[in-house]
Amino acid sequence: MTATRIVLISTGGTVSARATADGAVPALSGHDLLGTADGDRHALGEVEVTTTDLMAVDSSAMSVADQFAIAAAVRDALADPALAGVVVTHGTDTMEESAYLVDLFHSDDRPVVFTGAQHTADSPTSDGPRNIADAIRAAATADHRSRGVLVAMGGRLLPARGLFKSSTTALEAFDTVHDAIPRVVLDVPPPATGHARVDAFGLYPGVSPGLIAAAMSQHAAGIVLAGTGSGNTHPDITAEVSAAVREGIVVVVSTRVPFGPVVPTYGGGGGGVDLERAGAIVSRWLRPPQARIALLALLSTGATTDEVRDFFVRI
Ligand code: DAS
Repeated sequence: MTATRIVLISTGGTVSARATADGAVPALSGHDLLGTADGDRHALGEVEVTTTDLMAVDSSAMSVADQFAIAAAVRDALADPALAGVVVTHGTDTMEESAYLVDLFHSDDRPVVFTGAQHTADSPTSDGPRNIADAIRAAATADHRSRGVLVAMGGRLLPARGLFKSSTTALEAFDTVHDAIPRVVLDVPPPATGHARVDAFGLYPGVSPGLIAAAMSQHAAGIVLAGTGSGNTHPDITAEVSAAVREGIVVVVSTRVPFGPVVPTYGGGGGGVDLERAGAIVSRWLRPPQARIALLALLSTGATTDEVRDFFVRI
């Protein structure tokens, strides 16, 4: 029987780190990571894994170019029609962003499964080996075709769309804001350069309206707001949103609240409906990290404001 072939792309993170590393000891390579998962792979049957080391960084230190490079590396691997799927090992701090970025450019129906760990590779309670084995199993299984990018952590297999890190320490590190977010794929390859700048920040009583002007001074083409409640803010921010939209900046409003839809409501001049009237686009389900990734991918591939609005209406 021909072995099922997958590729494992390693990008760093706790899963490949050693707590004892004093900086002199490099992170584990993808090949070494695979070796740690051998004990858990016994039930995987005939799965042939080829590894490639893309980068070895803490995922909070990644650049936007790093994240697009991961999307490009996944597409390059899937150029081999005989491949069954791809696993990406990645830090958990920004896995929700990188996995969703890859999902937005994943125009293939084969499984792409991200995984990581909450404990380091040399920890006696390392969770990486089991997560890697689960990810390999999912990537090698036809059942998970056409589901888009998935994340395997702590015994769960969740869609990247709508995912957010919900625990700093639990092995089940992720949760899903909504399990029926439609999968929308951009029909262009991920650009290697010329990425738009998209900034995001949270709103709260007393927030400085100058934050929007500051993002514009950094040449942000897009701004994502983590509103309060169902997507609300202070009237002074609403006024700044109007000014930014008039300057051609695309503003998307999400919420800091972990669950529930973002629905424009009447507020004291700062309600969601006021932000919409000011020209902000409502991200009904995606929370700020993933709303920002969507806006980043759209603006980096030349989407107009109307096309951005259409995207957020669809999801
Ligand atoms: N090391 C951090 C990161 O790379 C945390 C982790 O991997 O869990 O995101």
